[in-house]
Amino acid sequence: MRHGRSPRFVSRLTRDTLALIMAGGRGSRLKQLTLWRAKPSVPFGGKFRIIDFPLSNCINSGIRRIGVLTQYKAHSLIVHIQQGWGMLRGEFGEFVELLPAQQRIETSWYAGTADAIYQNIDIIRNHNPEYVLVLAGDHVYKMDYGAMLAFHVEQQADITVGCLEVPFEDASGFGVMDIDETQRIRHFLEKPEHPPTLPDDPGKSLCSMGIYVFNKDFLIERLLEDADDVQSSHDFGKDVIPGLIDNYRAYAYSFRDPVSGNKGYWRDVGTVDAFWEANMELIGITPELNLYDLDWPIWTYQEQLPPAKFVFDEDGRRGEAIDSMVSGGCIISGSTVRHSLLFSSVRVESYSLIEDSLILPEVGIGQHCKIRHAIIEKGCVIPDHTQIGVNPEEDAKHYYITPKGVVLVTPEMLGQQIHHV
Ligand code: ADQ
Ligand code: ADP
Repeated sequence: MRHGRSPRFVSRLTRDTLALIMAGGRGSRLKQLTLWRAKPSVPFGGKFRIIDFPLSNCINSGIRRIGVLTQYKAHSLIVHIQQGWGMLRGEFGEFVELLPAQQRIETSWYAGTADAIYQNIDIIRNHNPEYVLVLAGDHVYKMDYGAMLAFHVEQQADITVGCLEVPFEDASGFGVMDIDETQRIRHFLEKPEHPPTLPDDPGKSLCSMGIYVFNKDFLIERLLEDADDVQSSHDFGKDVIPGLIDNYRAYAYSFRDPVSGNKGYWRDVGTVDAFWEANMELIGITPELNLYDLDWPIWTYQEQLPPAKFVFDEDGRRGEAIDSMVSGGCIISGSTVRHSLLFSSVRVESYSLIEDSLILPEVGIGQHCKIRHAIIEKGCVIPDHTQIGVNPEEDAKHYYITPKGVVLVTPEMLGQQIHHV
């Protein structure tokens, strides 16, 4: 703790903060995984959904006034939040509030991200926080927002942008910054073709995580200004942030792991390949994202499920999972699961083999199936003798195949209607 901070410095800041999580984006590069749900609602890590990460970061940071802005295909996200995030105590002024695009101000859906916040300006005014933390609901990471708020206040900033170092080759997908020695932002370029690099490392650029701390009054002024600007697409990264750098105090805050203080884990599981890789990483012995860390737990909706079970089938064949993660409610009978992640309530019948795959919740896999290098979407019923990831030409006729060769299978591709939420 720095000299001069009062003992309750950070907890006062987090208590005076309203977090608004933007969870309306489609995430179209996730292909059929976001056909029926918004990207923040995509299942991750066996029993979580992506939005559980920013929500857990808020709770663990002591920020307990949270709004979730929804738009695209919000149904499963809404159900998840209603079921799983009711643990906050209204009588202590804590809440997770759903803020669907509801044409409160304009007779349109949310345009850009700044418009999504602008359309809830009266809700910000009513809650009257000192600070507004604008978050994306799309990323998997652990972060102590309290440390970012403390930095913001100590720099006497108007706005602070959360940032991370990204390899130069990938930086043009981000907002890229150039900062001075005090971490004040000198330039901010949204998705530049030729991103500037770090002064001491030409291989890396300093990129925006798409998360911002604003002083509340400053945010409201900028949103009103942006709403009047007919040229604006009403997006934070494209319009609002680049437009305020010259005249206001904008700072960059480099995020760290909240427990170790080292360089933190952050993934944008934006493509099907990135989704497969980030989930598969978790199976390793010491993955960078530690889900077992009780110092920074990831909260979620806990379904009441029995433990996973591995049983012999009628022919005496052993059901086993090796080098894998298997969630609650799964039954593996007389078959082998290798280097795979099974989400909740997956059933695998006899004589089947699953390798290098992600099996999302409530999937049934029949007998004599072979599934390799695949993602099986929630609710699929895989008939007996199905082969996936074995013959690329056959797969290409029925399924989506990623640039890196992961086979994505959904109920629609199998000609099945799903009946669950
Ligand atoms: P993008 O990756 O383009 O850039 P964007 O599509 O603006 O991100 O989405 C940001 C967040 O807002 C996501 O969580 C998304 O789900 C949500 N969202 C998008 N449109 C929404 C809407 N209309 N209503 C509600 N929520 C919505 C941004 C920044 C970059 C930064 C990257 C980091 O503009 O500067 O580098 O995020 O990923
Ligand atoms: P999640 O697993 O994120 O809950 P689901 O795939 O179960 O997502 O479905 C998300 C929403 O889309 C639910 O309301 C579900 O009923 C609906 N849905 C999914 N597939 C179909 C379909 N083929 N036709 C109509 N609605 C669907």
